Amino acid sequence: MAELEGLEFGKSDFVLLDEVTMEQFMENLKLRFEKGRIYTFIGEVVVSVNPYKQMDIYGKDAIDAYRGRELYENPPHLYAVADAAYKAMKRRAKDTCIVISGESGAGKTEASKYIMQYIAAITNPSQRAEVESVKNVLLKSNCVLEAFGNAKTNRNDNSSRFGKYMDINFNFNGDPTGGHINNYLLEKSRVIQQQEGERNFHSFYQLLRGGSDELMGSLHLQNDPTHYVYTRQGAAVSTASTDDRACHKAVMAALKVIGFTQEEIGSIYKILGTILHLGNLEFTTDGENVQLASEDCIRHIADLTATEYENVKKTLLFRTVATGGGEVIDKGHSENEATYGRDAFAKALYERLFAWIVSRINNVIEVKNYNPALHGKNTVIGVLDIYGFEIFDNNSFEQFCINYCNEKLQQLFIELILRQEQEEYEREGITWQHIDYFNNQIIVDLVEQPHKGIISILDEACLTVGKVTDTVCLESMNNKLGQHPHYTSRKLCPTDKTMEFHRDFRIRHYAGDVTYSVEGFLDKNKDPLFQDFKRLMYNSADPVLKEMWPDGKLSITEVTKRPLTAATLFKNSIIALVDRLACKEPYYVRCIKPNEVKSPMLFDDARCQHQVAYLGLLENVRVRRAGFAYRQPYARFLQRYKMTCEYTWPNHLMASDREAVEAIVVQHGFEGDVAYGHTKLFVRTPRSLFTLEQERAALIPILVLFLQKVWRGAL
Ligand code: AOV
Ligand code: MG
Repeated sequence: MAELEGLEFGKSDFVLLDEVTMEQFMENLKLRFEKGRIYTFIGEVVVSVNPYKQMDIYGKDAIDAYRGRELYENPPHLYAVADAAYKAMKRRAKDTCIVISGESGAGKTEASKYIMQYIAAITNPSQRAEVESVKNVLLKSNCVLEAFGNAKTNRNDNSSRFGKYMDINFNFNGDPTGGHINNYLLEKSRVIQQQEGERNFHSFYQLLRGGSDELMGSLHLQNDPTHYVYTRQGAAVSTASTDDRACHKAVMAALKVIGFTQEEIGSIYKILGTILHLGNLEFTTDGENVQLASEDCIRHIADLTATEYENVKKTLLFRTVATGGGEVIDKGHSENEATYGRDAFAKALYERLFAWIVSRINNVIEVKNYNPALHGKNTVIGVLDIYGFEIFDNNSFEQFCINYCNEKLQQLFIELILRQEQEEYEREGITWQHIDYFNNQIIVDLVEQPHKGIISILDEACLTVGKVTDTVCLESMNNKLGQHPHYTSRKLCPTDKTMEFHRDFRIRHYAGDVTYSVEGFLDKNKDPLFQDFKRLMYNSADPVLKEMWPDGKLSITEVTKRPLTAATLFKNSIIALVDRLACKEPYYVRCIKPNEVKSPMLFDDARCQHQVAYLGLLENVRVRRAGFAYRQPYARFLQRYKMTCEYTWPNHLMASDREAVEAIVVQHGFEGDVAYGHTKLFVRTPRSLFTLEQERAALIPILVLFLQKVWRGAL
């Protein structure tokens, strides 16, 4: 029980509220935030409010205070959860995972970094070199992945634009032996387009601001993000909170530490350069044939991708098609097709670069030569940090995927928290009372159900031969889903005079209503890329680039299989992720964003209350208490409270710990408030424990005095 702070800081566990009401919950959350207490428990769950300022609570002292301690022995902290997950893994050889959730800007990525740092700090006390090197790579990989996978959005200056799940492997000593990173759907549309106020991925600005003269010269680039179409559209080339130049240095250093070769690092920057040049490529047309407005960019692209100038030019202006008669011809693009092809190529280059960087890091950290017979069971802690729920002015396919993913995680939370409680009561032979939740399975089904769900309808439209537009697809969705309680489309509303112009549908998500503009959905789902680009890259003389495009090996007549759509690929990967998490013992961090203006001072009551409601935190507290607020193994309970009972102090003479615990309970008169499980005592209300705690606290000084007297020989 984390009652080590004074009550002026509020209750450190929401389970201790006098009554579980929204008012009391919010009052406590706000009081703690204003007093600089950003973490609060709900049992083993940590609720975190983004402080939007540096806090002096993560240093070595804090790490030492939490290392190896029980959850209730210290004030709530990320370190307490990290330690609990680590202890469960080490003591009970359990695979555990830490799931960090909350909306965009709530503090998930920062939390995941502190958790990683904590795990790194408490492991490998003997400083074995190979373990240190694994830890180093795990930590440094963050810096690289953030550079290439994060960007400034209107919600967060350092927003994760990909999902990350990292498994850390441990040997029987509890030291990290390796790891594996899974990445989920990078928001690649950002490479070519950014909304007002947003930026492309950090990596571009870091290069353009921090690249040395020599590097920039070799890439034919200028040190100026406003010079490039792909980096200037959001009109926000800088962010207040990041120093691109310093980050460039840090990323370069991290790449080296991880083990990227000089050649590989060179290729990474050449790809970034290629993308920037592609963005500045313009096409003109004389009405029939499309032309390049300027050929300089082509020269640079050919140089940076180690390909032939003529081939680059041809690939951008023509595509190879197989005619019905088996003949292969070059077909010239229209201006639109050329622009489309260029953008699709730029996106694919970046996406493959990112995937390659992740796989390269995985090669370095994967567990090698692990022999369970020799080294004991290999256990895992998984850390999940994914893009949070988001609502923008304009929401597209990417937000649809991101928000679907958050629905899945919310579903998992409901499943596991309920399931775990239920299982524990069953295991211990105790009956319990069911608590009602809003179950968001209905929204998950709306999106993913085979044949009937949105993804299926999208896929069907993508597979239909002929011209199916986004609006036609929307109509099909409206017809099939019009009656669904969580789906609306303004087209269904006959009083809306402007309906002809609307191309959107709305989902009532667990975290709020989001209107999605259907424009571009089909295209992003199909995600086509002219085969010619793949062949061009496969034939590059740069081995790193070539490695990223193995599918370019196929000739035009060999390419037949239709690839899975983007939404289906994403759905499959998220279902696999959920399965992976569900078989581990979960620990949760629930992050809350206190305001929309990134202020360390402001606690926006309405915004916070909304988050508390949709995260289901109140229900979480209720389940925890419904039930029983506290449970402790008999031996541990006895250890802590035996001094409060004459029959148990200093040692009991009863047949079992359980009987001794019963003696304490009876002596204090709260028999009606407890249940006896097979191995644990369950306490229904916190009040009983308060009484015990108070009594214990009162006894300690007397006990100390007594012991001092004993030492001095006075007794
Ligand atoms: P997110 O991961 O939840 O959003 P971040 O972890 O990136 O959010 O946090 C957003 C910003 O809030 C950070 O860049 C910090 O400035 C600040 N912040 C968060 N946590 C802390 C902390 N513990 N101490 C100090 N500042 C903090 V997203 O990736 O957009 O869903 O997709
Ligand atoms: Mg993040």
